[in-house]
Amino acid sequence: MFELPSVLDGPALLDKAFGRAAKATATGPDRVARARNLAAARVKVAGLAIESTLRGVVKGFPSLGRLPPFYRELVDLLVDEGQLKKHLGAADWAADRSATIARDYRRRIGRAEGKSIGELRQEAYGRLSSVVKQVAPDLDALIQARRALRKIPQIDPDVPTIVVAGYPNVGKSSFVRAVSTGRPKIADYPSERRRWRPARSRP
Ligand SMILES: Nc1nc2c(ncn2[C@@H]2O[C@H](COP(=O)(O)OP(=O)(O)OP(=O)(O)O)[C@@H](O)[C@H]2O)c(=O)[nH]1
Ligand SMILES: [Mg+2]
Repeated sequence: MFELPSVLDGPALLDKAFGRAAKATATGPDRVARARNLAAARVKVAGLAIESTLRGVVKGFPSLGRLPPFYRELVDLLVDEGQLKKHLGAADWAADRSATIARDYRRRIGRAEGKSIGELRQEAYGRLSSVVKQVAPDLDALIQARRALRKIPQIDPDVPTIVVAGYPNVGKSSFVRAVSTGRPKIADYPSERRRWRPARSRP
């Protein structure tokens, strides 16, 4: 039912960000300027990758308050709305922090000389990593929530719905075949798809 964007976990997000940053290039009038520009470009790319990825995650989740009541109740069975909000809030916070850290360090790198350029770049990477690590449990929870929400069937709540329920092998599938275009499998033995009976109690 829900088309949710895939969510990267903490380590995967850092791999993506630093992987992109490693490919950054820079030019400059002299060696120091080039080193500065390269360090600043890497910090910018890494920060932006983390920020935009996390913003995409937050945007991609449905706003539960606006769902039709039917879905709202269904979603409520699968994910705790308060918890979901907390995890999305954490992702949003991490996006803000990453943007601030990247901005801050680019400014500092712009004034740096010699080996402090590389040190500042490393420090920025360290801070970005620590922000992502802090929200890694939230990202894991969002991955779980996404998995649960994707399983929700697509139902138009405005269309009348008939439920055919009954004991195993009583003719439910036969009935549905007779009165609709649905083609469920009819078997002269109880359907194998029932999972609720523990295997142990089978004769
Ligand atoms: N005698 C008789 N047999 C029927 C009738 N309806 C269905 N059957 C037979 O009962 C068996 C089970 O029919 P299904 O439609 O597969 O039953 P079901 O309720 O869907 O079964 P599960 O999906 O396994 O729970 C099949 O062999 C059908 O041919 C009926 O009205 N009379
Ligand atoms: Mg059946």
